[in-house]
This record gives sequence, C-alpha cells and structure tokens, in this order.
Amino acid sequence: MLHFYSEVFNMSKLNQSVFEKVNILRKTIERHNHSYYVLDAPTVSDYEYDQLMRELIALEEAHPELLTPDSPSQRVGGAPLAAFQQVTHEVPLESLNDAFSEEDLREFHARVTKVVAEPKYVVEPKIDGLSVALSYENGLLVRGATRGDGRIGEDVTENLKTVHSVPLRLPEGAPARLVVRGEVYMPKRVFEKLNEQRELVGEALFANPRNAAAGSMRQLDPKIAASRRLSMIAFNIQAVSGERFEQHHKSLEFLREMGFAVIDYKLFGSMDDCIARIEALGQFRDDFEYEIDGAVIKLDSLRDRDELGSTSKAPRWAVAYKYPPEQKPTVVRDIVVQVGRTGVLTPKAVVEPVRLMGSTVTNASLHNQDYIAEKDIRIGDTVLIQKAGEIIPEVVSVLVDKRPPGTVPYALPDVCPACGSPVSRDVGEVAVRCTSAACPAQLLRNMTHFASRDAMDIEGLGPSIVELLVEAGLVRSAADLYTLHAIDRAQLTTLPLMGETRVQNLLDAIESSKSQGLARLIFALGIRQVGQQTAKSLAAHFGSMEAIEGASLDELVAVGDIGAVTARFLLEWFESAEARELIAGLRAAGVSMVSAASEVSDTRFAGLTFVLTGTLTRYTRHEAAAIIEGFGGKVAASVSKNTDYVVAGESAGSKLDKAHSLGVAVVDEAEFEAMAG
Ligand code: 0OX
Repeated sequence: MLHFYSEVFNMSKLNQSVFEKVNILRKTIERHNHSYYVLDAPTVSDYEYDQLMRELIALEEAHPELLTPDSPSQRVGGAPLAAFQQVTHEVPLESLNDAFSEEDLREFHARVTKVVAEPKYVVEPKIDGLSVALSYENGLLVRGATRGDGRIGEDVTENLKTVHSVPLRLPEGAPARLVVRGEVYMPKRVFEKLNEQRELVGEALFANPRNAAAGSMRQLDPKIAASRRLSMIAFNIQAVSGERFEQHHKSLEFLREMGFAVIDYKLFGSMDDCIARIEALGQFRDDFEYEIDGAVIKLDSLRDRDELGSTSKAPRWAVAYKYPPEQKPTVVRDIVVQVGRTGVLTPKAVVEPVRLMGSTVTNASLHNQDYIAEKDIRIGDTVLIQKAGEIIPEVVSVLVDKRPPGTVPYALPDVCPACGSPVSRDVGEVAVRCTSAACPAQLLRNMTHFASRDAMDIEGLGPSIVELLVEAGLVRSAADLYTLHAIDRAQLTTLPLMGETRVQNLLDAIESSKSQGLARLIFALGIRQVGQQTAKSLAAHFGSMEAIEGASLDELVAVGDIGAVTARFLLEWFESAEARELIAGLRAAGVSMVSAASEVSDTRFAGLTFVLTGTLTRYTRHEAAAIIEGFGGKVAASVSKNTDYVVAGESAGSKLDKAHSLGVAVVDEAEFEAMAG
C-alpha cells in the first residue's frame, strides 16, 4: 500500500487525475461485481459494466505504471504458467467424517454431548466442488491454493483471480492477515452450457460440475479458467490476525462483511432441528445454483470445538451427511437401439426431458436386454432415473403403479435395426450383436472411430461426412479413404457440404494420417477391448504390424497389460477375412505400420514418476497406471525422492507419510482426474 502511494506522490498532475479516475473505476466495477456475483442483485446492465471495464482497460494500457494486481481488469486471466507450484497450508484443510443415516447423525450427537452439554450446531449445504484456501495480506489476495491432500496443495492464484466472487482486495480495516477456506464450483447452468458447447465441437464431456470445476482450476492458462465462469463460496476462517471469534457463525458474518459470498448456514439448538434442515436442503437441492452432495453439521462454539479436537483424519466436531444420488421420475417415450462399432445393439430410453443434477436429461441408459427384462422396463412406463458417475444417467426402477394400460414387455429386435441381418448372443455374454461384417451402422461407426482425434486424427472426417462418403458408394472400408485422392474430384465436390477447399483439406488430412504410427493405427482398427493403452503397449512391444499379426496367444499375453480375453479378440480379428483385406489395403496405400519414435502424442506426464496409494474410487489401479503411461509418465511401486506425484486414494497409508516426509507432491483422486482430463 505504502509503496503504492509513494508512486502516486511522484506523479505529474495529469497522471494524478488519471490515477483518481482509475481508482474510481475500479471501485465502481468491484461494487457492481460484488452486487452481481456475491449478492446476486445486479446493479447495472451488462452493457454498462462492459463499458466501465473497457474504459479501465484502456486507461491501464495507456498508463501501465498504474496497473495493480487487484485491478478488476486482471480477472480476465494473465499469461499461462509452466507448472503449478506446491504450497504448504499453514493450517491444514481438514476433511469430514461421513454420515449416511439419521442414526449416524444421532451417534455423532451422542459423542458430542459426552463433552459438550448443550451444543449449538450450524448446518451448511455441502457444495460439490473443490476446496481452496485464499490468503490475504494487508487486504490483498496474495495466494490461492487447492486443498491437495489437506496439507500440501497447489498454487492456483492466477486461476482464482478470474473467479468473480473471490475478492481481490478486502475492504478498509481488514485484518493484516486472513486465510479463508471455501469451495470453488461451476454453477449448474454454466456446466450445462459448457457441455453443450463441448458436444458441438466434439470435445469430451465433463461427467459433472465438480469435474468441470476441478479441470478448470488445473488449467495452466488462466484465460481458460476465466472462460469457465466459476464461483466461490466461503465457509471457514483458517487463520486471522487481530480478531477473535467465539462462534463459527460470527466468523461467517465477518467473512460476509469482508465481501465474500458466504455459505447458506443456519443455527440450531437441537439435533432434531438439524435433521429437519438437512431433509429440507435435500428436498430443495435442485433450487441451488450449485450441486450439493450433502449437508455439514458443525459445532458453533469454537471453544467447544477445541474441547473435542480432531482425529488424524477429520474433526470430531463436524460431520457430513451424504445424500443418496438424486433420482427423478420421468416417462419412457420410446426405446431406441443403436448399433455400436463392434456390432453391439445398445438400447437407450428416450425420456420426457427432466432436470437432474445440473442438466436436462432426455436419454437414459438401459444397458442391455437382461437389464430391461429384469426390471421389466416398458415404453410408456414412468421410471426413476439417476446419475451415477457416468454422463448418461440410467433407469433405476419402474414405478409400476403408474404403468398405463396396454404396455407390453420390451425385447430387443432379433434383426439388426441398421442392416436387417440376424443378431446373435454369445453364451455367457449379455451383449447382443449384429452378425453382418458389412453392417453399414458398424461400418459408419468404425470409420468415424478410425478418423477420430485419438485414432488417426483425420480432421474434417466426422460422422456426417463419413455417412456421405459411404452412401455415395465411395468408401466401403477405412482403406478406401486412402484411394479417394485418385477418384474424379467432381465426384467429391458435388457431394452436399463438400466444396473445393473442404475436399482438398480432407484429402490432405487423410494423406498426412498415413504417418500417425502403429499405436494409433491399432487403436483406430477398433478391435474389441483394444483401447488406446493396449494399442500403445502392443506397438511398443512388437514394433510392427507384421509382428503383431504373426504373434501367438502366448506371445500376446506376454505383453504387460494384455489378458487372455483381449489376446483372443486380437487373434480372432487378425484371422478374419475382412481384417486381412483391410490391413492389405492400408499397407498398399502406404499407411505406416511401424512404431513411430514418439508414439505418445500427449506427453503431459513425460519425465514424471507417479506412485499410486490407497483406494481409488473411479479407477482400478491398472486403469490409473494405464492413464499415466498413456501420457508418457512412469508408475513406480514405492515413494522416493525421485517421485514427482503420489496419487492418494482413500485410506492411504505409509506411502503417503513417506511422501510428506520427502516433500513429494500429493494429489487426491479428483485432482488426478483433472490432471488427466
Ligand atoms: C462444502 C464444505 C466443505 C471445515 C472444517 C472441516 C471441513 N463443500 O460445502 N467443508 C466444510 O467444512 C470444512 N464445510 C463445507 N460447507
């Protein structure tokens, strides 16, 4: 601050008036910002706000000496970082013990009342985002860090500055030092828009707002974080100088005065009232702009908290009640069957649109024939749907009371809906498959997969262009793509959507895909159970297509992560007449069939060594290892000073302790997911 004013002191009169103008603009913008993002009560139109911001940016550009880190213009995001620095939290960011029933809550209360006679509790919604700690010095935001493992997180200050509800500067009279903990989240409507846009451009969708928020915070380019429109709500003071609070709710009110958006808390004198509030929150969880995965009960008295203390895992004075996944009733309008790349018939319910966990749902997974039969799901039924980790929700049960008259049990068709060929079901398998190798639906999906970004990466060859080419009889297999350049150009340019330039770009993209290398090619072939990682392992192990073609079952199984089932699929595939023809065609066209020097295209983990510990909930160890290796990283069995990251799942033990003692970075599962996302 002092430094700031001394600069002004030396300024010319002209600059001084500019300085005043800049100051007024900043204060005005931040006031509007606070009204909009914290109080949810806009005070100007977007247009006026933009005008003010434009004026400020113009003045700052003309007078760069006036630029300060807390200027609202800085919320657009600065220069990209090379990496995130590690941060040790002065006060650990504790986690919470979970409760899943009323009984669990009453047991918690019983434990508390052994120590505290008449406890008062605060109940807060539990926002499903990611925890951060914000440090302020002399009123200025100096650092923002992710929770990490609670003790060590990552410095994401530049990204947090782009979050409009994070104050960049506290009001006059703020403590010299303040550390605030809060939850960064992506509002549900923002999440939905983001996924809509990503779908349009063919990018992978985020499974839920939490992943989207975590992924955004992990961006090294703050401009990307800024574009994600995240929000933050404060719920704890980690450290403060010059203030003493007796009660949690008073500290929350203080945070409100300091300009933070504060968690929607309520104070209660009995566990019954807390439970009623938790039920009410659960009932109205849709109405919040953020996703809620539970409710937190905390002792209000900070002195009583000290009495109770914490275990190594979590405080004894708080508990998180977890809501079961949200379920919603809706009506099955139709059941449609799609034919996948490998010929599997996949049934999907088309449902009456319904809001569920932050997005509008119109389709729900029915998995397979057995699933439909077991639950007796029929067209016309009212069903309950829920989202359980996947992007597409699933039908969980039928509300039989609501079944209208005249419905009939559903059975998958016995001919392929795409080509009319008979379908078959292997013994012991749930999947029903189209038996025709020439099925256009399979061909279409196969070719689209062949051309996709992670496979041969042929830009401009999306599903609609593939469909046009197949329908026009110009291609019957992926190998035909490489002969397109030889046919009469007019045959291509007269196709709908295909002008001269587009055709040329497409032919160029096809040509350059020839050198993608063996790993991508194997993945592109769409062999059952051969994903990106398996393809990479095969390419690395055998080095050429010829060697893979000639490999025996034993030789295939000898490759690190290939099991007997996958090996058998590989053998079957390479033995089939279609496959032989395809490989011969690709070979004749000059498509590279040897391992390229750098097969790994996304090498974000190159040179990094990871150690996995504890139980991961969303991946098996094997899958997590495959992801790391797929990005060029290494997985080691034990922690040493050469370890770059320890991925700590639940109940992580000695490896985690070792990581701490060696100062190795520790990430939790959500952070790992974001790094890999
Ligand atoms: C949330 C949330 C998370 C502070 C002491 C133990 C856990 N996600 O909304 N954590 C806490 O409390 C911390 N409160 C919350 N409301």
